[in-house]
Amino acid sequence: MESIRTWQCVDSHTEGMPTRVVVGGVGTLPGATMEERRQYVMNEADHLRRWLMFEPHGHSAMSGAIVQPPIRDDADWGVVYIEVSGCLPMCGHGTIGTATVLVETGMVPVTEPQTVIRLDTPAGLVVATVDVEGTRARAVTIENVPSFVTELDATVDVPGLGSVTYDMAFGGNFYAIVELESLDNAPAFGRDSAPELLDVGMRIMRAINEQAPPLHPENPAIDHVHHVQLVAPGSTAEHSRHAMVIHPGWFDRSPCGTGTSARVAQLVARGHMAIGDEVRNESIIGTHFIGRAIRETKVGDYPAIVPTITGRAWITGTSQHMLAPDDPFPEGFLL
Ligand code: PYC
Repeated sequence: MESIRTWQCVDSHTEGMPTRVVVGGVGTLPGATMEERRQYVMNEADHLRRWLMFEPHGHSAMSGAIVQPPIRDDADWGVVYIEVSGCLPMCGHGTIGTATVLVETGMVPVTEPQTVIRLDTPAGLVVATVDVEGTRARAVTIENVPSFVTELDATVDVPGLGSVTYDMAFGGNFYAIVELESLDNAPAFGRDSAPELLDVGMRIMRAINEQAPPLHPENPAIDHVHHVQLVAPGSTAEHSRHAMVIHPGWFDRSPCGTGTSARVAQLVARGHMAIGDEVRNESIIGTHFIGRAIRETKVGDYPAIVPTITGRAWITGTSQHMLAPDDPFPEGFLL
C-alpha cells in the first residue's frame, strides 16, 4: 500500500444527507479568515475537494466539511464546507453533522444536557447547541446567519415552462422559492418524479441566472442562485414540503438548513410567520428540520430575521482516504 495523500474522516448523515467531516490530514489552510480559507480551497486546492467529493471516493450528491483551527478568538473550531458543487459559505446540514461529530468523538468538551459549540465559518460565527445524552448528540440547533427576502412574486421566462413566478430569499445561500402548483404541467411532487423535478428546477435556475441573478447587498461575490426550492402542493407555514434542486443537478436529501432559513424569511416576509413561530420543513425523502424566526434584524436595506434550525445527524463510519501515486483519478470524476 503506497499513498501520497491520506485524509482521516468521520462520515455522518444529517436527516439523510451525507457530511464527510475531515478531521485529519489537511493541516491548517492558509488565510486570515475562514472566508479566505474557503477562497484558498476554491482557487488553489479545488483538486482536493474534487478528490474527496467526486467518485470513486464520493458520489454525485456528496458533501463534507474540513475542520480547521479557528481564527476568531470566540470560536471553538473553524469549518470550510465542501460539496460536489463547490464550497458554500454556509451549510446547515453540514454544520449539524460537524457538531455531532465534534461531540461524539470528544473533539470538544462535552456537557449534558447541552453542549454549545461556536463555529468559525466562512459566513461568520455560527453557534450550535447540541442536546446531549451520555455520549450521543440527540439534536442540534444552529442559529444561522440573518436571512432575508430580496424579491416577492418575481417572474422569469423559462424555456419550456413559460413565465414562472418565484420569491428570492437568502439563508446563507440564495434560494429561488417556487410553488410547484403554480407551474403549467407541473410534475407530481415525490421521488417518482425526481428526473422531471430536477429538470424543472435546473431550467428555472439557469433562466434566473441569465435574466435576473440575485446580488447579496454586503457581499458582491454572492451573485447567483444555485438552489431552487420547489414547494409541494398543500404546504403551509406550519408544515412545508419541498424538493431542493441544487447546481449542477442533484437534490438535497436533508431539508437543507440554509434553504429552511430562506423559507422562514420568506414566510415572515409574506406575513405567514411571526417571530417565535416555527415551521416543520420536510425534504423530498420525508426527513425534516424545525425552522424558527427568533428575532428581527437588517441586512443592508433589507428587513431580515435570525433563524434557528433544529435537526439530527448520525455517524455512519470512519474512513482514511488514500491516493496511490498511480491512481488514474487523482481528482475523481462525475458521471
Ligand atoms: O443544509 O444548508 C444546507 C445545504 C446546502 C446545500 C446542501 N445542504
